[in-house]
Parts: sequence; C-alpha cells; structure tokens
Amino acid sequence: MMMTLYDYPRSGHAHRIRLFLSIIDEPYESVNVDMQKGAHKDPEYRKLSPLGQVPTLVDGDIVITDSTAALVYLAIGHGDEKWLPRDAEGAARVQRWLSVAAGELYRGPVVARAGRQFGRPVDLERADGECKRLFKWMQQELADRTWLAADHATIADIAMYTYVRVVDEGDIDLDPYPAILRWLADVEELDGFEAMPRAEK
Ligand SMILES: N[C@@H](CCC(=O)N[C@@H](CS)C(=O)NCC(=O)O)C(=O)O
Repeated sequence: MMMTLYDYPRSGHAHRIRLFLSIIDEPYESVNVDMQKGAHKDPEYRKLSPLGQVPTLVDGDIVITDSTAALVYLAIGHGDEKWLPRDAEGAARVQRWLSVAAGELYRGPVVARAGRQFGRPVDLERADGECKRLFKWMQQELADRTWLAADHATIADIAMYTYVRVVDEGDIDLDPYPAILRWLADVEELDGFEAMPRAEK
C-alpha cells in the first residue's frame, strides 16, 4: 500500500519529506491540509497529529507526525543505508543536524520567514540574530566539506536544505555565505531533486 503524506505546498517541513520521497523514488499519495483555512487544527486531523501540525506521514497503521522522524523512518525502511549511517559515530553526526533542523534552523530561518512572508507575530530581531549565528557556523562547516554529516549526502542535508533555500522569503541574504550557496546547489543536483514552491510574485 502506498504511503500518505498530509501535506501543504508552502510548508517547508512537508517539503523535506516530499524531497526525500522523490529522491528515493517512493510513490505516495499527497493529501492537502489547507493550513490557510486552519484545517491542521480540525479535530479529525488532530487524531493523526495531536499538536495539529503539518506534515504527517502515514504508512499502513504507522503514523509519524514529525518531519525529521519521517526522514529517519524512510531512510531506515525505504532508503539506502548511506542516507542514515548505522555506525555510532555516523548516526550521531546525522542526528546532530536533525537537532539543528528542529532547533536553531527553526528559531532563525523558519521564524524570519513566518514573520516576513506570512505576517506571524514573531520576534524578528531575535530571528535575524539566530540566522546570523547559524549561517556563520554553517559557512565554516561547509567551507572545507561538501556535505553536512558525511562524505556523501545524508538526511541531514535533506532536513536542513528547505528552510535555508527559502530564507530570502524572510529577507535574509545568503550572499555573505558562499559555501552555503554552493551546498544548496549540490543538493539541487541530487537525482530526484524536487524544488520548494515559491511565493507567487
Ligand atoms: N517538528 C515538526 C514541526 C512542524 C511544523 O511546525 N509545522 C508547521 C507548518 S510548516 C505547523 O504545522 N504549524 C502549526 C502549529 O505548530 O500549530 C516537524 O518537524 O514536522
């Protein structure tokens, strides 16, 4: 049976999963949860996602309500081992970035875009500071390495990609960080790459 992704086109968290499903060439059904209409807070949807969040990945009777958890699920169940190394050090190096994807990446780029693109009431000054701190560090990390967590692409790169790519929608310029721009382009060269939809201008 095909997996189902409870999805929303402008959700970067959902895009992470779409991107990886496309890369590992796994067919799935996409169900649009209309966040603009608040469908993610419907009681029916909350039976799947108690926090009322998008995305949710459903595989038979297995329900996964978190984008990085879904990447782990897909990497182990459906992907090649290289996407999530199984040795202790390799797995920890990937997890380090999955934590960043739910932590620093959220507090900086995700919040800056939520405020400037979607008009959410957020602390933009704080988000801008978080972006600077994160991007300075990523620039250093990627200056002498192609991929974030191994000598090949892993789900760390997939988890981090989307919100870094669209951070201009939060009015953050990546020009001061050439190694990050090079890394984004490398992710976009992966077989099966699928772009994040942009705001209509
Ligand atoms: N930790 C979750 C976060 C997902 C998330 O924040 N999704 C946003 C949409 S991009 C959402 O549903 N926000 C509504 C809310 O949290 O109430 C994940 O990685 O999937």
